[in-house]
Amino acid sequence: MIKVFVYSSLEEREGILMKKRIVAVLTGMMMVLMTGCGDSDMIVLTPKGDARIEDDGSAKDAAAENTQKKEETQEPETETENTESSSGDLIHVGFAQVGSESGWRLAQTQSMKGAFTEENGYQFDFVDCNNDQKTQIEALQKFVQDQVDYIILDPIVEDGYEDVLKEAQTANIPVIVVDRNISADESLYACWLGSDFTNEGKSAGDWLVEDLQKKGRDSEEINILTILGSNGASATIGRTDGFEEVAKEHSNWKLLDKQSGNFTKDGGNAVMKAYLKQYDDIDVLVCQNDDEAFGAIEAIKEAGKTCGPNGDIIVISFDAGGEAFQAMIDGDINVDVECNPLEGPAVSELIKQLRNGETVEKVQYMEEGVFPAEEAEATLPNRAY
Ligand code: GYE
Repeated sequence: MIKVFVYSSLEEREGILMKKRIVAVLTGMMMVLMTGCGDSDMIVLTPKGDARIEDDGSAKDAAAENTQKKEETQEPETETENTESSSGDLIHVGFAQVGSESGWRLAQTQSMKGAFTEENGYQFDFVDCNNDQKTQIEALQKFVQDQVDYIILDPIVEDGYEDVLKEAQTANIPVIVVDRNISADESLYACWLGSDFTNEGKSAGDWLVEDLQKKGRDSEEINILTILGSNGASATIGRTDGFEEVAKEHSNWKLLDKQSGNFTKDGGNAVMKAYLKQYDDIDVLVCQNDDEAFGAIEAIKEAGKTCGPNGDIIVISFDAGGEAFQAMIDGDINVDVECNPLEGPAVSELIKQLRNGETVEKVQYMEEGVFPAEEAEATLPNRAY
C-alpha cells in the first residue's frame, strides 16, 4: 500500500482545518479519478481526516517504464507536457527537477507528471537539471521569464537559491519547494513538502540498536561505514545527522568513514570497492539510498564477502523502492528506511489551495515507515514504487 498523505507539524489546527481537509480530499478524489488510477485504487480518509491513496500496484509499471527511460536518457531533459501554451484555463507550472540519478527520483518524476496533466488542468514544463545547480538556477530563471503561474523546485543542494527566489517573488510567482530542503529564508517560498531526513537517519540508527541487541552484540565493537548521498543535499545532511545522533549514544559504534556515492549505483559500487580495500573488518554499511546499496552489494559479492541478514555485513538502506524490497527478500539488505517519492498529488493539491487564496501549511511531511527484511516478502505486493 502506498500512503501519500499530507499532514502538518502543527497538529493543533485540527478543528479549523477539518473543513478545508474535506474539500481537499474531495478535490483529491476527483483528481485521482481523472488521472486514471487503476480500478481498485481508492482514496481513504484516515481517522484524522487526511487523504490517503491506496494503489493496486499499477504505479509499479510506471516505475519500470521509468527505469528503462533512465537507461536511455543521459542528457539533461527539458520538455513541455502541453505545448499549447498557457492559454485557456490551464495552470502553468514549471518544475525544476534534481535529475534522474536514482529509482526514487524517477518515481517522483512519474508522480509529478501523473498529477500535472492537461486533463487535471495544467500546462507542465519539466526540466531535468542533471544534478547541476547552475542548470537548475537557469531553469528557474526561465520559468520567471516565461511568467509561469507556479514554480516547483526540488533543490539539488541546500544553499544558493536566494537570488533566484527573490526574482520569482518580484514576479509574483509562488514557489513550492519539494523533497529536499533549502536554507533560504522561508518568506521566499510559499511552502515546502517532503521527507524528514533527520528522522529517517534516526530510524536507521534505532533499528541498528535493536538489531544488535537482539543478536547480543550490543556491547561489541561495531565498525560502521557510510556511503553518503550527494554532497550538500539535505537528504544527505539529514540522514547523516540523524544516524550520528544515535551513534553518539553508543561508544562501541566506530564510525570509520563516510564518502559520497552521489546517490547512484556506480557511485555506491566505487566507494564500496575502495572501502573493501581499506577496511578488513566491516560490521555495518549504511547506504544513503537504494541505488548506492545495489552497487555496494555487487562490490561486496565480488570481493567474496557476504551481506544481509545471514551475511557478514549488515546493510542499511534508504528509499525502500521495489527493487530494494526484492534485495531484502534475496537476503542482501537488512533494513530499508522509507522515503516516499509520490509527492505529485499532494503538490497539486497545494497549488489548488494557493490558487483559492487559502493559507497552506509552510511545512508538510510525507508519511514514511521502516521495513526490515523479515517483513519484505509480505509487504512487497502492496508497494507502489
Ligand atoms: O533518497 C535519492 C535521490 O532527495 C530524497 O535523492 C531524495 C533522494 C533520494 O536521488 O535516491
